[in-house]
Amino acid sequence: VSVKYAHRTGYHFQPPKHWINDPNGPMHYKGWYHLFYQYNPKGAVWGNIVWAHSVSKDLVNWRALPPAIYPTKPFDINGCWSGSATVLPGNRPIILYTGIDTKNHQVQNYAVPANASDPYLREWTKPDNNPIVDPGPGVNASAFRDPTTAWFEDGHWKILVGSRRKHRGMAYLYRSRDFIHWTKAKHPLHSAPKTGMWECPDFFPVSKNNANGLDTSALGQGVKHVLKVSLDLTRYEYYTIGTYHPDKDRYMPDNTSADGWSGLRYDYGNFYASKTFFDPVKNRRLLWGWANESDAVQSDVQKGWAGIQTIPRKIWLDSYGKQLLQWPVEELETLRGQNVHMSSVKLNNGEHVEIKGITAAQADVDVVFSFSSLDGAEQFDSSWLNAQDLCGLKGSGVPGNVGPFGLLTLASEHLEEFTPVFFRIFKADDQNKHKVLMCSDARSSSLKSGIYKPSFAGFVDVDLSDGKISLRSLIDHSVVESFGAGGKTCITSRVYPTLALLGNARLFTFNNGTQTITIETLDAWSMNRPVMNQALE
Ligand code: DQQ
Repeated sequence: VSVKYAHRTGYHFQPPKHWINDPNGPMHYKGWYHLFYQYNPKGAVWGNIVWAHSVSKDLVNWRALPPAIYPTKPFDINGCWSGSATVLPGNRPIILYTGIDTKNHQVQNYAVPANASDPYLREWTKPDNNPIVDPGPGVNASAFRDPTTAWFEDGHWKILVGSRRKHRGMAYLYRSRDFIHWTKAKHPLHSAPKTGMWECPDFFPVSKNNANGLDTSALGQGVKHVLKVSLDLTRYEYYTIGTYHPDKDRYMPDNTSADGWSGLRYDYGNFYASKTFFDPVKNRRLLWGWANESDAVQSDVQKGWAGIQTIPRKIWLDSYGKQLLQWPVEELETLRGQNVHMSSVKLNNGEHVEIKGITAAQADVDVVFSFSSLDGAEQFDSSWLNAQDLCGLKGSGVPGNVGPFGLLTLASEHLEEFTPVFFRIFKADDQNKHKVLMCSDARSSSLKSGIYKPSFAGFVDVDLSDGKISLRSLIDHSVVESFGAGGKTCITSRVYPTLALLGNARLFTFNNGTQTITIETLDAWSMNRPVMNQALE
């Protein structure tokens, strides 16, 4: 099989060909989940952007529909960029999106179903009173985009539009009584210096008490808020947890939650322009994100496709209230096939153990590791501020004490190629404190040169008093999506093996620390292929 096909994903969403980017307007309507996404119908590079459309009953099997929103009018003739759906009372969906108009200005438009009795929402109408929000005086018309899902408060619908004022990132707030006439609030909901353009803002409530999701308009005592922005300067996303003051229409991040570059991230790898929505079927909030290629643009063109959507994740507030937790939707487990189970297996220093009997190039693996003591752990140097740099310094082959231990994914037989996903545990200055590093290191992922192979990493804020830490990885040909410590730290890597392809790919666990690690339990499954691009009719 040519590499053109070998790197296509088996169960991560992608269309048959061409370029995709941001997920748009996710929602549930009349029994179907709707996924729209930025799509170039003419090629494998960004351009000619329309809203492609697929529907699913279970977030796993998808049916393809024709594009839902595409340039036809003066207010979107140069592109239909990202946006969100809101389901108005009476089960009436409405989409807000950014149109690139005849002057190449970014304006916000609305679209409504042409036929509300069609559960597939195939056709959308873009009324002639668009645009409904234009940049107005003092706003940079080429940095004004990506309207959020609206929330309702005190007789008004409210939305955010991402922007910047010089180098200051901005989330402009707009209010409307009828969803058509919008007025800009005097102050943005939030802004932060030196963060540049805020793309794809997302603003939503989370419950302080449980893992259930909340409708975007939920407010009150048991609720915190999350503001996420996508920073185009680094192509990373950051979120804060804080308090929304509806009376003032201002948002204040908590003091445990920093704005900007040193802040929290949904994913410490290749994950961008994400968006959440409330799923009323299972009372949860779900997160969709885009994982771009890391291959050379020329290879994308040769392959004829570029970009995938990550597996939708349930997202909720951790019980300490300082960060979010994420976990692949439970429906994904319906794809699990052949299983390998292990328990109480010791991994001595320098050992690697192969997990045999599954399709290692298309797999789901969930493992709990334990260690007996952290006494001998390496000392953490407080100058190590950046996890990715630290992973670059201390890769999977650099010996340690408690770790590095974890998985070698998409590995070739003799380990010419492998993408290690692993932990390394350090002792920190504070006697009882430890610092946990999680890495997904693409440097050894491919023998091919000229591709982006970063040593992605994040710290894991986890209590190690039970002597255990878990790791789940979703492996799918050219993507490894990993969830550390039950979803505290997530990392997505895009990789392009030349040997570890299809049936030649292998999966190992490993330990390169002097302390013996125990695999308490390990389950690995071959993953079946869902229906993905069949036309609905
Ligand atoms: N992608 C869209 C924009 C958005 C960017 C254009 C983020 O609306 O800001 O395709 O990836």
